[in-house]
Amino acid sequence: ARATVYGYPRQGKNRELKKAVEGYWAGTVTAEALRTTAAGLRGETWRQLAAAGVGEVPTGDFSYYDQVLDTTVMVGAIPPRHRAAVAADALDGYFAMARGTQDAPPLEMTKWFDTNYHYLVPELGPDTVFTADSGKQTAELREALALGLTPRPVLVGPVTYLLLAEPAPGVPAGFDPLTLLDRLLPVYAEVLADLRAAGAEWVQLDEPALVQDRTPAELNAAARAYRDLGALTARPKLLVASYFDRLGEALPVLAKAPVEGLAVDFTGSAAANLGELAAAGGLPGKRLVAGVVDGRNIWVDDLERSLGTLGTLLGLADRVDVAASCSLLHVPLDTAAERDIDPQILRWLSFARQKTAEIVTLARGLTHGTGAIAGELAANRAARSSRAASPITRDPAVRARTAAVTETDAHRSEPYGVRTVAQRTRLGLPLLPTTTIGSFPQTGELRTARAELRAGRIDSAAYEKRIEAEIRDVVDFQEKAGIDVLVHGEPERNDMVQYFAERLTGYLATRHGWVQSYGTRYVRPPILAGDISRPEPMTVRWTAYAQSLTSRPVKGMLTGPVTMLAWSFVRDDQPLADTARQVALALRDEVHDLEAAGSSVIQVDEPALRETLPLRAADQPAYLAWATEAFRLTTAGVRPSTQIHTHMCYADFGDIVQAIDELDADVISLEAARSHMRIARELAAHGYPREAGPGVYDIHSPRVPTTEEIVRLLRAGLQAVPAERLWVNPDCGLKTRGLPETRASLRNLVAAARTVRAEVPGS
Ligand code: THG
Ligand code: ZN
Repeated sequence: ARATVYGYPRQGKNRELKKAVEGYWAGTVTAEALRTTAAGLRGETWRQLAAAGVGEVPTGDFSYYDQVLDTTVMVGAIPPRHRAAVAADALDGYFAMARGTQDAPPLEMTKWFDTNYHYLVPELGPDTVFTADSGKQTAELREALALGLTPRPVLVGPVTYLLLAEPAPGVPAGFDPLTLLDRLLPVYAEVLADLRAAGAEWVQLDEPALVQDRTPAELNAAARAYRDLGALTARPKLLVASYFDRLGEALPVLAKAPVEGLAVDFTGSAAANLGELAAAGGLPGKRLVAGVVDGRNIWVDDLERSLGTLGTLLGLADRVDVAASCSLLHVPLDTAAERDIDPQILRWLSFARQKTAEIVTLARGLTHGTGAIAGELAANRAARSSRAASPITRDPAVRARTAAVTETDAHRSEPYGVRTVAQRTRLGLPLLPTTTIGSFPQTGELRTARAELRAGRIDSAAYEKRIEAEIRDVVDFQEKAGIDVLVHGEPERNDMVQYFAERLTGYLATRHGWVQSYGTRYVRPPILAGDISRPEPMTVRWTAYAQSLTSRPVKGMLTGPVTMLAWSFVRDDQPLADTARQVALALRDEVHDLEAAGSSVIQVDEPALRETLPLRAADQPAYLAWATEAFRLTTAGVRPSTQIHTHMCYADFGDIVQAIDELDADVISLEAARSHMRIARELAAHGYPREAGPGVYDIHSPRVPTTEEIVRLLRAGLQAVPAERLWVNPDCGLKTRGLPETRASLRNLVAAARTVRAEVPGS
């Protein structure tokens, strides 16, 4: 058995790639210097993998921005609006597709399956012509060969590529990109031939889309694709890689395909692949790459358990290799960089570099027997039992409290009909009330102040004075602009998950645990390590300060329990539902403290509710049940006159409207401007009974929307939501925007609300 890896973090130890790419955009780094940095990072990764004992190293998984965009370039599916830029300069054209230009908007971005990574959505239509461009793939292959390594190029597979695509602008929504398969396969054939000619023995084709529920037509397309590619003569051996869930109906399809290897995930909900693979008769004559180490979480593997799984698999294929469940792109690089985490705890954790070592150990154990890895097994057992026995993982008070939760705790004391009357009386808001989502632009001074506080150059009193000054400015602006429900602007927060994680017991934060979110943007997911409790209020001081400055209501602002889980690394030693409940109870205390301090409006954001939806429909109801319960447990204990808001963004919510309804929030704000209020129509079609604020301006662009444009969107909103239940707000928080454009946009938003209010009969 050999150890192998499907893909690796590409940013470098100190996020060198981010700095080089952003420097290139800013004009301070030349294209030549960017290429040199990138090649250096690739070489370092490969050498490290080879030195660790990995047989084949992945190539072509590297990307300046996104591997799906790289595939779009590889198959020549450049949108017409970007063709001139790509023809003029390939690198600038590539970034134009990713980021847009003055006159050509970028490709849309969306979540890669149920991860927090975003890819750029291919735009295809009946007129799409594919042409092969294998340049990037062959160049990286040659780089690795030149270093004396055995490269295995990694490509997004043709079926997944088409299943992730959307109809191009102007193409009817009913267009199915999968109808382009016959046109796409010859292009893949050409790329495979080029890679073979350049010296690739194996090529990996990633097909994670096959772990989702697929129609018979889609499964047929997959069968046809691999029958055709398998039948090629000038080609490398093909390893079709699946990950993120069980293959289900796609398993027999791939098992029968004339390809030489299959990579299968055996972790978490994909563990069912073990039984299903055996039931399908295994993979006689094929290479099985077994994803036994969790590639999406950061806990040390249970090596003995993995060896057991691998042992079972030995009889099911011609050859069994060992891997992580998926690319290591979704975990940070190296635990060794974490100097602030207690070494006793650090040994519970495994980032990309440690996972690589685990995979190599497992491959050695499988080949030479457990005696050959006795030292590693002992250390692994010790780390795991230290974690299991740690007081951090079991707090009796938290356990007693979660066990005592009753059905009543998760339900408001009065139905919405009663609450809305109490809230109207208490808040005295106009029709079509205006508000924002929570954050205001984070000025350079704020980031500097945070850095100075961390470095000890200013004390916390000085830091807090700066935060208060910022809150005064934000409140003052909102009052003058005529906004009805104010926010304090969140100047004290960095990331909306990290801020709370740093204040909850049981959570660990990392210093260097960067994971790519999109392009050059990264997040540092905190780690849910133990039982969760809240030693003291986390936000009340700032919200109460803002409220002391104004007679208008100031919203309390919290991140909801589902999003706290979705954007963290979660515990693997108890059900997610239990962790969610602990986080919900800690947040519930914060909600109650805000209410006691005078907050009449409290918002609990759940932008990640949709993205964590399990990939298989059969698993979705159970998830939605605990997720909505956790939200209600956070919010349901308040008085009827206290108004609960929630906010969602980053996804299409059309398919979870029922779950949104079950949150029982009084008001929901949603991203909607770019889709022209589609979600408002979907809510209306569902008969959504409460208040809603479909966003009326897109905060992802610095453009200031005109009053007229916002008026038009509000009128469209009124077609779906009656005036008594319609709110006026932007799409999302404003923290990534500049101050002048934000102020101008909000003034136009208030003007538009006033115009439309005057049009409502009886107002
Ligand atoms: N927080 C977390 N996850 C998220 C988001 C978030 N996932 C979805 C979405 N929002 C992703 N969006 C972003 C937007 C900006 C940045 C990262 C993800 C970003 N990152 C800084 C960077 O890379 O320079 C670093 C930020 C920091 O210092 O913490 O700008 O909001 N968890
Ligand atoms: Zn948002």
